Amino acid sequence: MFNENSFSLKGKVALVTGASYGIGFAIASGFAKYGATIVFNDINQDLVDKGIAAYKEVGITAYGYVCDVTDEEKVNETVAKIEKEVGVIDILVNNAGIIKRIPMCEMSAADFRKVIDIDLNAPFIVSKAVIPSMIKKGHGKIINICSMMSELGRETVSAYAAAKGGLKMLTRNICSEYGNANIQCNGLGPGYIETPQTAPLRERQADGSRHPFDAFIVAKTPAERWGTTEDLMGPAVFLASDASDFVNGHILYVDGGILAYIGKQPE
Ligand code: NAP
Ligand code: GCO
Repeated sequence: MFNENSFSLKGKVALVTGASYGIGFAIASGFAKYGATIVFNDINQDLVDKGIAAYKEVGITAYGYVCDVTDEEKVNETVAKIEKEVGVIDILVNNAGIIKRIPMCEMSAADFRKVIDIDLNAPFIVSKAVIPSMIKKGHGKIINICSMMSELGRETVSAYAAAKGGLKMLTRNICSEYGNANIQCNGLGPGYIETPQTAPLRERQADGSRHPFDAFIVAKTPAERWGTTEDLMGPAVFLASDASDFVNGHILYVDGGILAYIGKQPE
């Protein structure tokens, strides 16, 4: 029954992968505001420690674990440890991701595989690790962090687009396979967001002018601005909450309207 608690995450354990900073950190912080217990991982202890300190700075006592999301054995071990030390994972956000911006014909197969491994294989591995306990518990929420590149291509991001396109379909498949266990699996598709990952696309030029890509994205966005990680918090809370129990297999784009807009005519 829809009520004032439908957006509450009280009593829920949320695992957000790669969430020492950036989008994952913001999504986890939004979950905490709605009562969730925050668990995150990163690839080394230094980053985990920095993440714990950063959460503490905003009043969140987060549980941090060192885990490379591409390492299936380590992921299974870590999920078991979390279930023992914190509790069964009610909400999983597959956020950890990398990008390599290299023209396809100059990209090595090893580089292509690395992006696919982290951005697509890892969400499979981590989802597979948490689903059994979600089934036992009778509910679960999986949110895959997709991208504009789940729908569009652009030069130099072939591996990333392939991964994020695949992640859109993995989202729909988890929905199809586990919807009857009351597990909702949706995608959150950020537009262009100001984080370390996109910093190279926003760097000021030597003459102090804006990076051409920066101006390009602003012209392609009806909101005429880059997104911030805060813009993602509300949509993520919605997808993690009971309020979205009948939303499944959906990719919720939070892009300021980029996907709906042909782009501003150059002056
Ligand atoms: P980011 O600032 O680069 O953060 C990515 C996080 O993932 C970092 O904490 C990183 O840790 C972690 N990570 C990378 N590989 C990992 C691994 N193997 N195991 C565990 N953690 C790992 O990126 P972001 O901009 O916040 O993006 C987060 C997610 O949103 C990514 O999936 C990205 O593709 C997606 N996204 C971003 C945008 C955007 O405009 N920024 C838009 C759409 C989608 P390290 O610091 O150790 O690398
Ligand atoms: C790029 C950007 C994008 C964003 C994001 C857009 O090089 O085009 O990094 O890929 O990260 O995925 O939604």
